[in-house]
Amino acid sequence: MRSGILATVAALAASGGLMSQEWGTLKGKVVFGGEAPKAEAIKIDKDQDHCLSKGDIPSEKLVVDPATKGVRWVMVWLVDSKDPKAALPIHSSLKEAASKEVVVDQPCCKFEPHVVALREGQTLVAKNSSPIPHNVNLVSTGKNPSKNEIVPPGRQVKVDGWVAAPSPTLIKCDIHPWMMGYVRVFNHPYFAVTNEKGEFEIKNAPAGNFNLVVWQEEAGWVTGDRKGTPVSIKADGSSNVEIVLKAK
Ligand SMILES: [Cu+2]
Repeated sequence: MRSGILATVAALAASGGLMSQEWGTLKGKVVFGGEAPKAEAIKIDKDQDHCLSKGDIPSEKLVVDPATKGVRWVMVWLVDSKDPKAALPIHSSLKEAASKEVVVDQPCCKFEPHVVALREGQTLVAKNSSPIPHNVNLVSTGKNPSKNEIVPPGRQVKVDGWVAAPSPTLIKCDIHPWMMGYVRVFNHPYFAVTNEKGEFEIKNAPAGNFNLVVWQEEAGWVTGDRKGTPVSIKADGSSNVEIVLKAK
């Protein structure tokens, strides 16, 4: 009797029905629900010679591609569908972060990238590759670091000690008050920031039913609040989801 049960368990495990987690890819797009707002140029009232040397600086608070209505700089991440705080299964290739450091630069009076995703254990390198001084003012809540330092031209500041948190950290430059960005920290690798067409891709994600949390700086929680919206990830395949972001 006992050996029969063991044989059944072994057969189930071999077929992937038990004990073995399967993996898939989640692809998606965040689109603007409504007429795409026009990109507005920020009023630059300081260091104009340098800051405007490559043209106007468009606001990045809500960036919508007029052709596809895709929304850029939206953060998306997976959570357990029942308990948003539960640990997610992590694929063996993603146990470690892809890089030790994540760089945010201030090349021409704006932060690049505008939205930064970090994984616990990674170092944020805030650099200044421009010819003028900037500062890096990190405003965190909770346990994440807050720091305010001048970064002279060609220099950088390294910041460690990041932990997954419900709120983003604001990154700003007080010399140029329009310069602003966001940092979010995760304790797993299943997050992404949308590109200029509003697209994102999360590879080697656990197959099954999860929730996708969607956050944008102007809209806040885009759908399903901080618990997210249900997504189904197919094993050994690619699943697609479209999220509609409505103007507030
Ligand atoms: Cu600045």
